[in-house]
Amino acid sequence: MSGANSRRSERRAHEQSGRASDGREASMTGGAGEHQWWKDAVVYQVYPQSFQDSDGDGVGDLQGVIDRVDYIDDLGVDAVWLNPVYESPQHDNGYDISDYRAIDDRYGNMADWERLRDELHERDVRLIMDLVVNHTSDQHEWFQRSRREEGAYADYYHWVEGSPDERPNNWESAFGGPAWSWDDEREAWYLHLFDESQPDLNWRNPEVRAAVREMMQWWLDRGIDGFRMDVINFISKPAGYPDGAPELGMSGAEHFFNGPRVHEYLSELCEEVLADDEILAVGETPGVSVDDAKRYVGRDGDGLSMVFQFEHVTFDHGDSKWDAGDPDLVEFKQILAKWQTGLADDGWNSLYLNNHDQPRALSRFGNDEEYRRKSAKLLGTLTHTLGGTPFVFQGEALGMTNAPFESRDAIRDVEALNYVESAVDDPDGHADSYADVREAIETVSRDNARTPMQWSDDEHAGFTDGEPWIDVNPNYETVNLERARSDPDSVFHYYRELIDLRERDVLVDGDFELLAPDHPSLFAYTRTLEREDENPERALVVLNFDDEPTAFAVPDGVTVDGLELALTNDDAPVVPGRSLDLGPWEARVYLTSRPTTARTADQPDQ
Ligand code: TEU
Repeated sequence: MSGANSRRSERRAHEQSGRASDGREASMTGGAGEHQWWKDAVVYQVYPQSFQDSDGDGVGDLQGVIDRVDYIDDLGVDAVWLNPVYESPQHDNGYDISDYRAIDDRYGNMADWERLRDELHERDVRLIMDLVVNHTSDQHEWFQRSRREEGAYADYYHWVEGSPDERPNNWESAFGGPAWSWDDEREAWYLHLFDESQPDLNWRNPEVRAAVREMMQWWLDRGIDGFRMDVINFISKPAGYPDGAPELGMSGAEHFFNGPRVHEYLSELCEEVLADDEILAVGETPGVSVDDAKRYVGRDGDGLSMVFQFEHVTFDHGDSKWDAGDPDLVEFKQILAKWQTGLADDGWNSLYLNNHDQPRALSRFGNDEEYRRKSAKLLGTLTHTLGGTPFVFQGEALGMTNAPFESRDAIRDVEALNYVESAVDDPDGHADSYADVREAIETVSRDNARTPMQWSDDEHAGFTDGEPWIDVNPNYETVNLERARSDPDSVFHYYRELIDLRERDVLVDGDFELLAPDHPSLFAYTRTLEREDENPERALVVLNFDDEPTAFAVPDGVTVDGLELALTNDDAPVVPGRSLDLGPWEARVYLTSRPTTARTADQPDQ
């Protein structure tokens, strides 16, 4: 058994005996102020379309995930978040659901899904499903019946009557263009904050809310462990659909980001279906501030476990995501520090740099060429040593990078396709040809995250025997799991150690303090956990975000006595001095020695 697996089993055994291993009350018993399982968990995100194909059609599937469950287990993670696998016409890779209670053919069937659930549960890995209830597909039965104005369904979506020449307001879709489309059948406008094939559900209608709750309960009854809730802060729209202020980016956002009744809808949902502390409920909430987040999270808020905030991944965007700048480290630190301290007593952070909507963090914040492995490890060190729950996206633990999209034909994502069309084909667009927008696509497009997992240096990186639905990143010959496994210095082995490190309570619960906030290339901080009758447990983390070596003078108020090196991606001294000389992209984690009450981990077996 690997060290990581034993960490998981040990914690589970303690939970089952009613106490967490460090003496905190475990979540099985319910009640306020307790330590829920997801607080010291690491979640792994599987984007099934690009994970592993088992039947040669070029598209990943559930059997493929099952075939790779041992890899996920081996990393030592505690839960899997599975991107949408429900029946869908796939205009937005499954975020356009036509049947919430069926598995899309491309992924397999319900029996495959049940086998995946069981395979994960047998390994003590929990399963989190994606919940997309701001909108459905226009092929969903609800929308079909709504456009025919059949009884109660008539009011399931946002319909506005009027002239086909005049849109109800100036709101824009997140994917570009207006947020309203005219439906010839009903002869009315319907709202879609995303693609026109993704009509927004009308949450003002209590029947819609009841139908959503019923569907969620249906999945919970099938033994899932939680939901990742897609754009859940968009669900409330103001009556009368007032115009948005045009200068605010996505027009209308001020009306439907955290809309007027969102807390009423969400607290109702949490009370009715998500009250059990064992259920992980992560809200995806673009545009939220720390104060907004507090209103969504915990018992004093609506009841979500945590939210995905976006500030630290959008702060360098200009007028749109397509003119992203060079992220400035000082600003990045400020934002993360604000979230760390802002939710310290009231709420809980999610920790992520990658997901299926973001370009690869390694290409954006690291150096994906000369220091690919070192900077991948450094970024992983950041997300695993801050306070909150780390989320690891597929490929991140291999050091996968952004990919070349040499021609327009290589693009798959609806958002990127719309952007190229509006920039190149539209006479008012700013580009003459694809060459003018290629850099933007290769820097920020969501397709960068969606290239197939790189398992080996076999054809198509071992992802499929057929033609992959999106090109494999050409660097698969050097960046792949097979190679990483046999290399003790790989990103993969480092991630296993990082995930193992989360057993240390100071990394889960310790107070955060940012050091040297204005330093342009160092990200340094301490974590401190006071313990009754014992010395505090402490951590010092120092990360050099630079190609050049950098010296760090540990500030006077920080004591280095008692700290020992727990993990590094270089050859750091075991005991820190007051001045630390860091090499390019060097990451160090120093910890006080383990207190006697803490869990003990088995030694890793490799
Ligand atoms: O994303 C919501 C969202 O607003 C962004 O992440 C969006 O994809 C990004 O800003 C575009 O640049 C969620 C899902 O994660 C995404 O994959 C879906 O496309 C979207 O909702 C619609 O369901």
